[in-house]
Amino acid sequence: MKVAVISGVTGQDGSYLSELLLSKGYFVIGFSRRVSVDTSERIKHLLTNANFQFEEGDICDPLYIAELLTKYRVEEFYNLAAQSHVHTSFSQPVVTTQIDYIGPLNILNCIKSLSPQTRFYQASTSEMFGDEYDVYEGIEITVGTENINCPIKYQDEQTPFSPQSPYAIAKLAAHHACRLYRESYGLFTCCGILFNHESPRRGEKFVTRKITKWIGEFVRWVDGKENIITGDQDSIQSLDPIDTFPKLRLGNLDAHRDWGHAKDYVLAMWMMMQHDKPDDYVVATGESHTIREFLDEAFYAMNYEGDWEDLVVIDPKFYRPAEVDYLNGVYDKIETALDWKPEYAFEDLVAEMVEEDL
Ligand code: NAP
Ligand code: F7E
Repeated sequence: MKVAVISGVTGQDGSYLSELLLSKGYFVIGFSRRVSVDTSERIKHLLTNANFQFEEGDICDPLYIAELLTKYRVEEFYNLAAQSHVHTSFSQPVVTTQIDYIGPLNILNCIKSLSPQTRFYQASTSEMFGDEYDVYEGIEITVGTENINCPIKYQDEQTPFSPQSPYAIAKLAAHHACRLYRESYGLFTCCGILFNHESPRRGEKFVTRKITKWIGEFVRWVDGKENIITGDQDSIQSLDPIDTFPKLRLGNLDAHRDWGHAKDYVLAMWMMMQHDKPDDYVVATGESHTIREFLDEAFYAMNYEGDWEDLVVIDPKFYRPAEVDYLNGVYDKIETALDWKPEYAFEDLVAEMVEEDL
């Protein structure tokens, strides 16, 4: 039985990857750091599975990682643990660097010294591209009597990196460390440069889930006229007036994101680890939408007949000191090498998230 370790197992991707590996016959050891409240909601259904072992552990603790690698013959190590919220990384840059760079470096060192046959997956990110993109000639459109070429912006494995947040800088350092350990010590390390991926299990502070969760609570309030207050502390302050439902408070609605489904993306992680050669791959859908377009789609999915702009307040608090304006990934490399492509369409992803939150 193959043994796989997943760090950050209580997160969105950790839960889907655990399900995937268990379905493929692995023994899965999943760990997350100790917290004072129960955060095992996403993996609760797996806790009774005899092939699933949940532990408390921290990727920054060399002793914990060393013990894990000596106690078990670990074939695959998926490092999904992170302080993964980009906005938070501006206010907590040191802790973000500690977890997102020193953490993976610690695991790489332990693998090198104690278990060099262990294959290592690092959760890299499209945030590393920051404000860089390439351009290819897009489609021709006719405006009046004129034919205009609309160039299309994109990122792929050749696009230079230009990180725009402490999160992205830490992730880029870890990305380079993986390459270095692969080239210098012959370790099997691969990095998935994953673009945004979402699901009903997405953390509630990321924009997509923040929107769909708000919709769920709003509909409950409209249906039952329940006097509920959303769990989001930021919205509590927005009661205006006190007896109406708090509006959805958001930041920059004009940024473009390439949103895929987490289920598709954990499959890509596993496929990279099965290949005979370790490599880095962009994982994306090749479709980019603004936050406004996500809102259009989400309010359409809930059958809202009014104008969502009446329900949304723009709050400068949710703007970042630096923004990544445009992400649109080209996934040709992984499609050619590993025959991976996304299965979920954007509209289906949004509909699934809205439906779950309703
Ligand atoms: P997530 O939901 O935030 O999960 C991260 C997990 O890591 C949580 O369970 C967290 O536990 C745990 N963790 C944090 N610090 C830890 C530490 N020091 N030691 C052990 N565990 C720790 O993130 P996700 O969306 O599943 O993403 C998975 C990975 O992919 C992350 O590395 C993220 O940066 C990266 N990524 C995500 C996306 C995306 O769009 N989802 C795109 C590209 C890359 P707590 O709950 O206690 O914090
Ligand atoms: O923001 C804008 C915000 O926090 C998306 C992480 O998984 O993907 C994720 O990072 C966009 C940004 O995700 C709000 O300014 C507007 O332009 O959902 P997000 P992210 O920053 O793209 C990458 C690939 C990762 O690697 C990360 O780990 O939405 N936005 N208003 C808002 N964002 C939030 N969170 N909250 C708002 O109210």
